[in-house]
Amino acid sequence: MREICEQVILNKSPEMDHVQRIIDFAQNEKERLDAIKAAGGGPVIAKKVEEWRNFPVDERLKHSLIKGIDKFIDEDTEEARRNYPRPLNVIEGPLMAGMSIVGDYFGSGKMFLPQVIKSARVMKKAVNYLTPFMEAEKNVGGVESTEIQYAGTVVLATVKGDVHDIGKNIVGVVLGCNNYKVIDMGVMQNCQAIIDECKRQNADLVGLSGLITPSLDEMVFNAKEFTKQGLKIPLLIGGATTSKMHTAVKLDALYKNDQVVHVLDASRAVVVAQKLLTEEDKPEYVADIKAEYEDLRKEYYDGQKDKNFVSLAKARSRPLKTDWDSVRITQPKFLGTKVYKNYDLKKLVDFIDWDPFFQTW
Ligand code: B12
Repeated sequence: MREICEQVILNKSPEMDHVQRIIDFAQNEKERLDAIKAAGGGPVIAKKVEEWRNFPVDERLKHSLIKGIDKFIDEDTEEARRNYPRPLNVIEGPLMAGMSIVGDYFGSGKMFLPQVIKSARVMKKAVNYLTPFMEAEKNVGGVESTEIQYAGTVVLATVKGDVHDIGKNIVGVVLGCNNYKVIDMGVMQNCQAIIDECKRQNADLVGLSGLITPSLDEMVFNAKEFTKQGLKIPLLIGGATTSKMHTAVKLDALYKNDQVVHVLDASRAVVVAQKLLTEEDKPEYVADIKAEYEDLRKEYYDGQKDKNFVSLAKARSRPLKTDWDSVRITQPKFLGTKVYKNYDLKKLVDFIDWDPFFQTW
């Protein structure tokens, strides 16, 4: 375990496969410990590795997604394709069910980012396998079309002033793998550019990402402008500093043309997009979100009421009182500047606090 951890930390392994190695190690170790627990601490009968290959095909697909295994994905996707009336049903059925579980695991800390990326790649492989069948389906009945039938067009952008894009990129990959046409505008996008792009692309959804605190205000500005300029599509909000509370209190009230939804992580984005773009599901889903945000707003404003504010004059009359006379402060050996010429740097090394160095590194 130590060797594998070191390879990850130092970004080094003979085959440069350390990410894969730590994921495999963690997975095997978890299975081993679970088996010991199940056996009441007694001896464990080794399970056949490929036992899951005997599951029904939908379960196999889910298993491959959750574990990030791409070895059997083409053959299993083909088997599922033959079981379902349409290739898209395979995406919307077992593949989406798998991604939904991945989202729950990620949200509850049972899966980590590299694993989610692996799952997204498996999903992409399955979708790639199905794409020619979906295209062929469109040409049936004499309806010639070279265009892919997307589940919807999504414009993604990190808001003005913010350079973080790792999360947004993952959302783009995951939505792309789920048959959405993704227009990724990149980082530091000003509001007008986003509005113009949504209109140009005739987008069905717009997603804003933000990870620094100022982005929260930028999103407020965006929501106001979207409303003012008549952008009538659902708005997804994501990124580490965003929250359900901020979305409920600051954005929901301002974005009047459609629903704004805070999305915790990438795989959840698919389910949210699907609900918002399916005519039958949307009203109930939006009503649930509205009710949830209303509760959050109430909680927030009730919390504000509980705070006992005093007047400025009263606050000024009660400043912090210090009593330095009663504190014993050690006098330094000397005051002022002391110059060390030709000082041995090796002696300094002991005094370096490496924490900030490693963080920066
Ligand atoms: C990597 C990183 C950077 C990289 C960014 C590289 C890049 N290409 O993105 C670099 C080094 C450039 C950077 C710069 C800065 N950073 Co920085 N950075 C981080 C760090 C460590 C990780 C962020 C990350 O990628 N997380 C992983 C991704 C996958 O998570 P995520 O973005 O949340 O995305 C997931 C969900 O939120 C969601 N999601 C995200 N976007 C969207 C969008 C939609 C539409 C949907 C549906 C979902 C969704 O799905 C994703 C996957 O599930 C965080 C700390 C942290 N642990 O979060 C700090 C952090 C965000 N950075 C921070 C700061 C302060 C900065 C700097 C200001 C530092 C500086 N003084 O210069 C600059 C910012 C400059 C700027 N103007 O933006 C602070 C922000 C604090 C704050 N509240 O303001 C943090 C929190 C670190 C800290 N604790 O201080 N940073």
